[in-house]
Amino acid sequence: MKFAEDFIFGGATAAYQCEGSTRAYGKGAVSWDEFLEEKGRFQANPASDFYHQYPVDLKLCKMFGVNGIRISISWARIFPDGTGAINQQGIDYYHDVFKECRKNGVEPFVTLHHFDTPIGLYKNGDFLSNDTIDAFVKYAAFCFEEYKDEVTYWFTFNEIWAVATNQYIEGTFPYGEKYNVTKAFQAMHNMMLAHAKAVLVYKEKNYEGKIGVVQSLEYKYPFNELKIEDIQAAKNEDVLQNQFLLDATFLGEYSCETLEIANKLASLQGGKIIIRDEDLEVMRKAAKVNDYLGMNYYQSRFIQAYDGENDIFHNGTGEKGTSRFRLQGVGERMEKDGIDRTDWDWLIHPESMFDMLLRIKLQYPNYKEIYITENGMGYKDDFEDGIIDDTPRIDYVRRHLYYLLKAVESGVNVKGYFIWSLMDMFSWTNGYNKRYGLFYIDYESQKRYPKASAYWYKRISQTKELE
Ligand code: BGP
Repeated sequence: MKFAEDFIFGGATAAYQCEGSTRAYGKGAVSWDEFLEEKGRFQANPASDFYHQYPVDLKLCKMFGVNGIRISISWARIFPDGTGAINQQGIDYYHDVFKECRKNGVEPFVTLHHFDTPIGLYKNGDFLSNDTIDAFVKYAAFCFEEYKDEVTYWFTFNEIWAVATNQYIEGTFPYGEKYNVTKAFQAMHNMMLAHAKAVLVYKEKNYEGKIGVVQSLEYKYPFNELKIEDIQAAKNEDVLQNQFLLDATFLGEYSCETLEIANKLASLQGGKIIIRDEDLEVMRKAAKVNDYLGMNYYQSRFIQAYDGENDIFHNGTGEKGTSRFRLQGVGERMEKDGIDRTDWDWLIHPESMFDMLLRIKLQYPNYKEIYITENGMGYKDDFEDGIIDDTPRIDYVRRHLYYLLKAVESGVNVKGYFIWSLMDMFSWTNGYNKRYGLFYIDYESQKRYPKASAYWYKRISQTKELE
């Protein structure tokens, strides 16, 4: 099994997590600034200082066979208030970054929204408000035109599910609200509408590049596959995280099964999801012209039925075994014998990535192309005199790439893989002890050090063969 010659061996980043300079060079405030300040655990400055260090990072890409980079544009650098006046310094900055990408032979894959809504729009309801949808489409249109000569590959949003669940169910993203399944569904629908509108703008202007959306998917298995209640619980979670968004992406509407389960879950709390016919009209058109799916894939879940009190605890410290996720009427996430976990309790289950890829091919045969836009392992790397031996990360990535190749062999059109992350950076709910990078960052000096995984990744990228 070999990778295709044009396969992208990428590295992923996100503006807020790596740039630093969060309130400098004309950038407006975003939802996270105040939220992190109030929590007082950690903040995103200087993070990996990508704002200044990008020439170093792109040179490392070139040296280590990384031929694609996921970058997100910070909306508030372009429109400090989310809409209205522009910030020329921010606009020029991304021109410079994209030029540097070209100089190093690294293809930029650019996301417009990676969790960082400008604060004014956030305070006005974020994507639960139509104003944010309109402002997003204007911002997207501006970027398409501004960067049309430099960017070929666009993504509208990163991980619509993560935004919705962390804002409204798990409470780990701003606003920090918990257990509100209805708001989560509504935010997902509204973001998919914003995505669809942006896709149509892009296509109407006949730009030469491609556009899609990044979804975070997790295969949901019943904990006991012989128990009808567990099968139903797994289906609930699947609709909540996967099927609602996959339907919206590829069908531009929701199947009867999806709607039935989504409405049932919302009604448990007396809520109602509002989906207007005119939304679906736009979404159906966009689904037809959507060029690819970005799939972020880290883990699977084993779900059992649960009717007790809501009880979610996020392990944001790396203290293994402390996570809990029990959502009344939806399900409870279980550990599974024989499946190892990271220190943050993420199940290491690479064959489930194969199952998800195959499922997309079968359930949504119009999907066109898939990029694995994120996959990687959070790990407490040891730094010993410049040597970083991250064998468990190599093992994690190797096993996922193996199942990726198997999926390709089974006819799934996977065009590339982006390791999360290119270099170590800020982690939204975990801070800095959860490292993912191919390159270790000493946050004091901002020096970069290639980990063992970087040398390994380079060999795979050069030989196109999995060792
Ligand atoms: C994804 C996000 C990334 C990144 C990654 C790892 O959900 O798109 O931005 O953070 O997960 O997650 P974490 O940092 O929580 O471990």
